[in-house]
Amino acid sequence: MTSDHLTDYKETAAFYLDEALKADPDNADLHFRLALLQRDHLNQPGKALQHFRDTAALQPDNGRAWLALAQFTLEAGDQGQAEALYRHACEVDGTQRTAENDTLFLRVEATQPDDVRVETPAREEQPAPRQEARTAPATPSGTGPLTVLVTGATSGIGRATAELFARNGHRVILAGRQEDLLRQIESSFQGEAHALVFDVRRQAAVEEALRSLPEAWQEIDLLINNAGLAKGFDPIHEGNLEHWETMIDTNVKGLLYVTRCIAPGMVKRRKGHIINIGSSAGKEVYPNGNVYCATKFAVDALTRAMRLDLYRHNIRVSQVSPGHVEETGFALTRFDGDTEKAQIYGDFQPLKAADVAEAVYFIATRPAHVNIQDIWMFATQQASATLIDRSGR
Ligand code: NDP
Ligand code: 8X3
Repeated sequence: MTSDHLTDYKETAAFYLDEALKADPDNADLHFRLALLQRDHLNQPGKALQHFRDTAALQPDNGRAWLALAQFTLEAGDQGQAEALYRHACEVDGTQRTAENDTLFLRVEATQPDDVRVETPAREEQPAPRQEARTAPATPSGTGPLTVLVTGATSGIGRATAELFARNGHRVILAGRQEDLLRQIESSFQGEAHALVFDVRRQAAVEEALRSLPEAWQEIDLLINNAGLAKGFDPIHEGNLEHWETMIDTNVKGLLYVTRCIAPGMVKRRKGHIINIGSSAGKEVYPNGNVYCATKFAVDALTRAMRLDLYRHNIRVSQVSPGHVEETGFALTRFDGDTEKAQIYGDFQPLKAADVAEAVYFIATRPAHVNIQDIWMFATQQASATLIDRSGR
C-alpha cells in the first residue's frame, strides 16, 4: 500500500467520522477519534484542537483529551496554561502523569491555581509545584458576599476571576457554553458556585438561562462581561466574513444581550456593578487587528455610555483593558488552533490571567462611593499594542 492510499484511507475515515458526528454531535468518542486522526495523520491541527475541546467538554474525565489540549497550548508557547491543563489531565486520569510529561509541563516556578490541584507526587523526584504567593485581596467594604455572574468562566481571565471571587467567599455564577466543564469548575470551587449554560450570541438562550436561575441566585450584584474572542489576523481586504460575524456577535452583541437582561434588576434595586473586559485593542488599533479592535472600541464606548445611563441609578460601571495575557485560550482561538502562529508569548512575559482577575477584584471591592472607570494595564515588557520588548522573559 502506498502512502497515497494510506492518506486516502485516513481521509475517508475522517469523512465518515464527520458524517457520524452530524447525526450524533454529542458523541465524545467520535470527537476524540476524529481529533486523533486529524492531529496525527492528516495535519489538521485547527480541526483537531476543536474536536479535542469538544471531547473534553463532553467527557471531562478523558485525560488524553486534556493532555492533548495541554500539548497544543505548550506548542503555542503558553506554558502557564499548558501546565494548568496538564495538572487537570492528571487530576481526571492519573495515568497521564509521567516523569516525561512532568519535565515537559511543570515549571519550577509554577503557578498552581487552587482548582487544578494534583495529588501529592508518589515519587520523590517529581517536582513539588509551588503555590504562587499573592497578597490576599481586600474584602468588599460593608456589602457582605456578592452574587457575581462571570461570562466566559470556562477559561482564561473569566475562570481566574471566578476562582478569585469564590476563594474570597463570594457567590459565583459560572456562565459559559460548555456544560460539563462548567459543572466541573463549579464542583472544584470551595465557595458557593452555580453553573449556567448559554451562548452569549443567542439572545433567547441568554434570556431563558438567566430567567431559569434559582431564586437565591436571581439578584446579581456584579456582572462581569468577559466572554469574548478574536478570530483571524488578516488585513481588512482579506478578512474572513465568518470571523467578523463571530467577533461582532460575541464581543458586542453578546455583551449587550447579557447586560440588557441583568441591568433592569440592578436599576430596580438601585444596587449593582457591571465590569466589562475590554482590551488595549479598544484603545489603539494595530495592523490586522481591524475588526477585533473595532469590537473592543465598541466595548470601551459601551462602558462609558452605560456609565452615563446608570450612574443616576446608583449602578457602578467599570472596565479592565489589558494588553497581552497568557494562561488563556485567546491566541489559539485567534489562530484557529495553529500552534505555530499562536506562539506570541514565548519571548516576553505578558500579563497572566490572575493579574487581570486581581484588577477586576480591586475594582469590585472599592467602597460603595468609588467607581473605577477603567484599568488599562500592560505587562512591563509591553508599552503599546505594537511595542513589545521581545528580548526574553
Ligand atoms: P479564553 O479563550 O481563555 O476565554 C474566552 C472565554 O469566552 C471562554 O470561556 C469562552 O468559552 C468564552 N466564550 C467565547 N465565545 C462565547 C460565546 N459565544 N458564549 C459564551 N462564552 C463564550 O480567552 P481570554 O480569557 O483571554 O478572553 C476573555 C476576555 O478577555 C475576552 O473578552 C478577550 O477579548 C479579553 N482580552 C484578552 C486578552 C488576552 O491577551 N488574552 C487581552 C485583552 C482582553 P468557550 O470555551 O466555550 O469558547
Ligand atoms: C487582546 C490583546 O493585543 O492581542 O485583546 O489584541 S491584543
